[in-house]
Amino acid sequence: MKKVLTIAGSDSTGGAGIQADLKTFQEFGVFGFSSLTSIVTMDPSTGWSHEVTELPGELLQKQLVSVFAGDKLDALKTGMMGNERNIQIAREAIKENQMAMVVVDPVIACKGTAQVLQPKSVEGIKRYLLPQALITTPNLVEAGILSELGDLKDVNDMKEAAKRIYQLGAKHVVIKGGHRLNATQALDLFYDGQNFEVLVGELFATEYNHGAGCTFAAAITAALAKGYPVFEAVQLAKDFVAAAINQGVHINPYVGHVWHGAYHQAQNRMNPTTGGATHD
Ligand code: PXL
Repeated sequence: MKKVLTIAGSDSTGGAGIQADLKTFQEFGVFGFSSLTSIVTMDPSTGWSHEVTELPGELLQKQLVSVFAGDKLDALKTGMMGNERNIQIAREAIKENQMAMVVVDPVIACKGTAQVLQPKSVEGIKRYLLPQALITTPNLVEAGILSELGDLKDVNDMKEAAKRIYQLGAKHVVIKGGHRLNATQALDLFYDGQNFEVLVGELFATEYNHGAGCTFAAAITAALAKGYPVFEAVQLAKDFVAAAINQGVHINPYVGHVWHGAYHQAQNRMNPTTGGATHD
């Protein structure tokens, strides 16, 4: 059994954060571990404003000791980190445990809002996490911030940003154009330090994208653990997220959640009418 860790924040509504990661890991058939850095709560009385409660570094440290006490893990991803101390603690765990399959989702700007959630994390991500990353998965806004290029308007801007982010130490970069890019298709840009690949997908006319970024990075992490090469892992993750967006679920009136089980139609599992459990 492949073993995969997420070091990230909690999204109590189940769309993003560790909830997205663990659900995605399960869909990929890998064993999921988690170490929480922060807890995000959303307030319906203010139109769904986000509040991030950071967890103390000692608590992250203790979780990581628990996680790494056993067999070697195959891959890990980082998501929302809360603060620079947590970033440094995560980096130490990555180095001490000689983790090579590291996916850094540089959570700075939350999907669906222009609201920058984690400005304090920017320098720490650049200094401590990107040099450890086998691949990093910024969205358009995050890529603009990390590369210091600001607004990225087209694929050429994304290429320049990818080069700069690569120079910060990540061995591969995939920038998610998503709904923010002014394009008729869902364009992502992949860069391995030598060549660019533009991944083209269908752009769904839907608001159901809460959790898409976390799910994408989690899917890459699980696919790497399973043995897919980096580019193939990204392609598979893109298909997995496309299904999750296309079959989003209505959870509340504020944001549309992706459905992490869409790729395998997980909602049909264990139905009493079809016999429930299928194992013997
Ligand atoms: O999608 C960014 C994100 C990451 N992690 C957590 C979140 C969010 C957005 O809400 O809550 C925990």
